[in-house]
Amino acid sequence: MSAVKGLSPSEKQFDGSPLRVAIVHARWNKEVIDALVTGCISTLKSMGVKDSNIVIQSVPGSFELPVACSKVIAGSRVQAGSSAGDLLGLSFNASNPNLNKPPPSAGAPGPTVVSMPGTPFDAVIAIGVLIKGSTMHFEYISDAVSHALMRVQLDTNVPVIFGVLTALTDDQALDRAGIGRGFNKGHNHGEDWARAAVEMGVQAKNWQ
Ligand code: DLZ
Repeated sequence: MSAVKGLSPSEKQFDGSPLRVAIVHARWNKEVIDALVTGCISTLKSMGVKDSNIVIQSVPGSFELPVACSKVIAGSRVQAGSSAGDLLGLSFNASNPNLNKPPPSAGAPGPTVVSMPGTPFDAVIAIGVLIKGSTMHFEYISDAVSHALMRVQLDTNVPVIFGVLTALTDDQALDRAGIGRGFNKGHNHGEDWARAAVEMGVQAKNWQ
């Protein structure tokens, strides 16, 4: 039986080579996050996005994703040479160890540490993993983050890809990162988010 769910391929080919993409990821549930970020980076690169045009920023948890995405977009729009190019209070330059660093399991070679204030991002991918616990935390954070990420993309006109897994169990999260514990390892949704980012980044250039 063919699959009903999932992202169907576009009829168009999208070339990521002119694009600059930021991945902003949370660090909660790191094993799953690392797999998603790794899948996302390798698909971005397979679609032509250059290492030097992939910028990675981490934040503590998913709740921090919207403000980080907003700041990353604002920082990239600051004119080159301006001292206002700070990102989350961190200096927005190549010497900052917190910028552009792939997760340890991302494998080499990772994106290079190059940051170019003044070159706007064509798309931002927000990656988080929320796993339901015994309190209402999950519901509040999921709801707030999804609405806030939508607001960031509408306010900034930069596509923000919703890479937040809202899993009811650990196994659901592992399966959706392609590292499931069963015979079928599942599917890495980070790859889909990369495809969405390239498509939206290319399309958004034409809409401006
Ligand atoms: C507090 C919390 C909890 C309980 N669960 C998660 C989670 O499953 N995934 C995630 O990304 N973050 C979680 N957090 C942390 C919050 O997102 C946030 O970092 C803190 O509440 C601080 O604002």
